[in-house]
Amino acid sequence: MDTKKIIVATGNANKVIEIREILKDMDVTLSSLKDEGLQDVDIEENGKTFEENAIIKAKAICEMTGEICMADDSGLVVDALGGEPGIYSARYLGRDTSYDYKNNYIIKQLEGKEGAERSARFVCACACALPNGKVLTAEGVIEGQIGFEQKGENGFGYDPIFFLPEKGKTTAEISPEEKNEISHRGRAFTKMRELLKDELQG
Ligand code: ITT
Repeated sequence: MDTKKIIVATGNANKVIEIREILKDMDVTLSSLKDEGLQDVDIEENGKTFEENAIIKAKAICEMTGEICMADDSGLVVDALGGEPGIYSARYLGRDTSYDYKNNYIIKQLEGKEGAERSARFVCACACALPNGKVLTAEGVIEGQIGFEQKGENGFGYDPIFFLPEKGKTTAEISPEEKNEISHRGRAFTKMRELLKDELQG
């Protein structure tokens, strides 16, 4: 039997790297939007939740290609900022603004706050759209705090300010393998792997 193809419907190359690693044991061929020549497709993410936006992205690419498509909508939720940047994480302070600037801005907003007052989480909603119209969803969360300074070179985006108190490190200071084991994305896509296995077998 041919190995099934799944398109990972994201334009974010860092997400593709992490998702490939998380799903490496699955007997499927993962293809990115770039592999499909669809990297310039612009999908309006006008949902009100991570899950809604993940479904919008997965369905759009599934309808366009007729293939099974997985999408990730994720972001950083900072309690002291009323949940910002949340679903606007990629667009926060402007899509083209550097993460060095965005991260320093968030640190500045939390000046004077200590410990639990700095609580934050990364959330990832994963949606998988099937050509038969069915959509599977899974969510993963990792709890942490906003660090007092940027630290670490690994990962991407807000990783240098996402501090894990139990490790004494940010998610930019741990290895990619360690991040995938505990991260929002690792959790969401591991759940999705099981849902999809059941779906494809059943
Ligand atoms: P696609 O929509 O094409 O998937 P995107 O980067 O625009 O790419 P999102 O709309 O889901 O994706 O925005 C997610 C943003 O949240 C991402 O750009 C980062 O700023 C942040 N983010 C998500 N997961 C992260 C992680 O593991 N580490 C650091 N920052 C993360």
